[in-house]
Amino acid sequence: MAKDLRHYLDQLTRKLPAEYLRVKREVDPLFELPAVLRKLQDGDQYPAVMFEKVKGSRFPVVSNLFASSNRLALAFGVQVENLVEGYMKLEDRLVAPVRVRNAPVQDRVLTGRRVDLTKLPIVTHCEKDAGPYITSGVGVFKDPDTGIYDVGIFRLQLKEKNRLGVLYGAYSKAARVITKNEKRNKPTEMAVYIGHHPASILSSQTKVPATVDEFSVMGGLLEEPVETVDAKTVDVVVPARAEFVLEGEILPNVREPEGPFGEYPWYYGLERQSHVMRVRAITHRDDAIYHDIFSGHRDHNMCGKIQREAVILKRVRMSVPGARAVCLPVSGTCRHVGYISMRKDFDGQGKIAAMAALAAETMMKLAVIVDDDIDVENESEVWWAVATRTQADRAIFMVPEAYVSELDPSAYSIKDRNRRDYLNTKWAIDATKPVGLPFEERADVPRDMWTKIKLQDYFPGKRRA
Ligand SMILES: Cc1cc2nc3c(=O)[nH]c(=O)nc-3n(C[C@H](O)[C@H](O)[C@H](O)COP(=O)(O)O)c2cc1C
Ligand SMILES: [Mn+2]
Repeated sequence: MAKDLRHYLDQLTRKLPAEYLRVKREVDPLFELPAVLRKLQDGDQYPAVMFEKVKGSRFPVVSNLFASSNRLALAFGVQVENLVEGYMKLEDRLVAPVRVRNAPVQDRVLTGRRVDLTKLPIVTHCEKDAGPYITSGVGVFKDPDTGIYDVGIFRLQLKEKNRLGVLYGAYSKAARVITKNEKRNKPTEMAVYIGHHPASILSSQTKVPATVDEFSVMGGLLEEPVETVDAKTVDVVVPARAEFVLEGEILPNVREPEGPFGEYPWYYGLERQSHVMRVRAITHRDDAIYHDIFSGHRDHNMCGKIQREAVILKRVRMSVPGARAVCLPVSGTCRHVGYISMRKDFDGQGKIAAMAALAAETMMKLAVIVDDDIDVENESEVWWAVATRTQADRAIFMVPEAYVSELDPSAYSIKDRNRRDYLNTKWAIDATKPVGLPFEERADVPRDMWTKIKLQDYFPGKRRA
């Protein structure tokens, strides 16, 4: 069976039933749907949720798919303990796509006056969002010179039945394609797909050079070739097993107000002048499922977590072979803060790891480097190392005026530190112990004593303690 969203939801039902809930009563996509997820978050619960009936639309909505490591591990078919290393192996394996004729996503083809985006259950998430936003739409772009495909998630604001506002970060490869076409005063024909196997959606967050076809990266992550089909009205191919495809064009040299929108740092991205997509066709499965990402919340943050951790680990290992593990915690938005553990072979090497990490992930503001006895997934351990192994004036260094992100609310301008822009001061804490000096031992119960304890022998009444 080829992999798609349904295939994944079946697996989720069988393998992680406690992480997949259903809501049968009708919910309003204006705030009520995300309010259910927000209420779950208040109880520290992050299940995927299928909303079967959504007001104003005939399509069900699945949201919060990416908000747990177990579900990401299931998406990539790896053990959760081995998530980053397992993912890295798949990412390096390119599998070329195959063209098919029969595409479920083209069960229904709506063009001309039948194009009506308001019939989709597009969710409004945060209080001050400028309107409903498609948050899981994967843009498909073709370089006009090389024909190489690029995919990326770009937020889409619903403006009219056939018109969307889209934000393309200047750094994105999609923006490069659009700019190339704009210089020739040409529109960019493209498509957006919504709903597919999570490995397909998440492949949009890999950081590979523009010379690599991203449908091949997607195939590696899916462990099978992506089935693609020619779009009906534009000159690109699209994944045949998606739930919806929006075909259209980015209008050249047109910018319109877009935003504000609740973004990954849990603050609003401000209103700005953004690109406009005119939609020529909507195609979808007969019984399509709409996929929403709960933006400005854990679901959004964790979308880019594993892919970024993989890039950092690969790059730090080039400089420090003993680099062991990386964690971009949700508390640091899965972007701004990173914990890296390493085997330290000589003094000064912790600083090298920090510099490599800060350069590998441009959005990282703070790198915390710890020894390899620390579990980077356990924030208490990381901060215990900082608390007990550092002298601040030796452990910390700072790099002012480095690129971080325009969405970071504390970012500043090169002209004026008090003005908002995209620069920030990167810093690092090297919390590794010295190698050339003696350092105290951790106080603990003898390891082979506690690891061989079976709690049932001591608490026979309790099944799991
Ligand atoms: C949920 C989600 C929403 C995103 N929204 C945007 C966006 O609106 N604009 C943007 O430039 N990047 C956005 N990103 C990040 C891009 O998808 C990511 O940087 C991607 O790798 C860019 O693709 P490209 O450089 O290959 O074109 C988003 C990521 C996620 C996970
Ligand atoms: Mn891409």
